[in-house]
This record gives sequence, structure tokens and C-alpha cells, in this order.
Amino acid sequence: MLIGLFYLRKLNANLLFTKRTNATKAILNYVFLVNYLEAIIMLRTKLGAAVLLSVISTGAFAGQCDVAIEATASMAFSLKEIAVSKTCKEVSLTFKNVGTMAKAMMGHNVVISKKSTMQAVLTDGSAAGLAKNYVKDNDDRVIAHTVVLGGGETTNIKFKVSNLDAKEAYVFYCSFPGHAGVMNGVFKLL
Ligand SMILES: [Cu+2]
Repeated sequence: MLIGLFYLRKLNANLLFTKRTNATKAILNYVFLVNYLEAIIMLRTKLGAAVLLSVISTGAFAGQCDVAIEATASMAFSLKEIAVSKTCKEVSLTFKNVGTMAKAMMGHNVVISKKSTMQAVLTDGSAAGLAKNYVKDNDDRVIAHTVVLGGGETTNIKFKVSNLDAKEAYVFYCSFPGHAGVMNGVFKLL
């Protein structure tokens, strides 16, 4: 396009004080057309890049609604922070236990609650036992939780965040007894 513009300017300068013949008019029209088409192509490319960038940033930062997290074989979560957009209609969280041990021995889940209620949720969850996935029945302090998974298992939960407060401190953790001390992270609303 720049080359085209250069020629257009040059032609214009040359023809400024001369009479434009039909032939030079045709050349000017052609150069103008080429420039015009190139401008459209560049605009489309830029628009495409902008759309692509916004998709990438949506996935990585602001608008994320799909979360994938793993429990590693060394009793840790693959993420220290889960950040989702408050505008998500629902959050889809996929959790995989990549370990190999049975769930009664080294099971893991993901529980989300306010930071301030974490300890109480854990105490009641421990009392509830593995059959209840270490979460008390109808615990309204729990925003969402998965079942306890044994090694190699995967699960998915969907939950709403529209009723949560972005200024509140939320956390996620594994409520298998003794795990939350190392298996925990921040659940953030953007
Ligand atoms: Cu665990």
C-alpha cells in the first residue's frame, strides 16, 4: 500500500501543472483502486487480529468462564489462583486427579467458599466423611464443590457466580482431611 501511495503522490505531483490525458487518468484510477483494495485488506487483517487478540485475552484473563484444574500426584493443585469473570452465566470447572492412589487413601476434591468460612467448612466436611465427599449436606457456606476423585478420575461442575461479591475474599481447597493446608488457592472474580 505504501508503494502504491508513493506512486500516487508522484503521479499527482507530476500532473499537478499538466493537463491530464485520458491515459494518465486511467493510471490514476488504477493506482487509486489498488490502494483502496489494499486498504480494505489491511483493515480486514487488523480487524481479524483485534478479534483474535480479544479472544485470547478473554480466555487467559478477563472473561474466563471455563476452568481446568488438576490435583497432582504430589498432593498439590495445578493452580494457585482461579480467576473468573463475574459476567459468566456459569462457570464450568473441570477437575482431574492425575495421581494414581485410590480416593479413600489420597482422594481430592475442589471446594469453593469464602475464606472466612473455610475452616468451619473443613471441620464439618471432615465429620461428614468420604461418603459425603467431605462436605456437609446442604452446606450453604459452600459455593460449589466437586466429588472426591481417586487417581486418574475427572469430573466437571457448573455453578453461578453472579451472586458473588467481587470484593469478598474467596478460596478453593481440597476438603479431604489434612489436605487443605497445602491444597488451597485464591478464587478471584474479575
Ligand atoms: Cu486432596
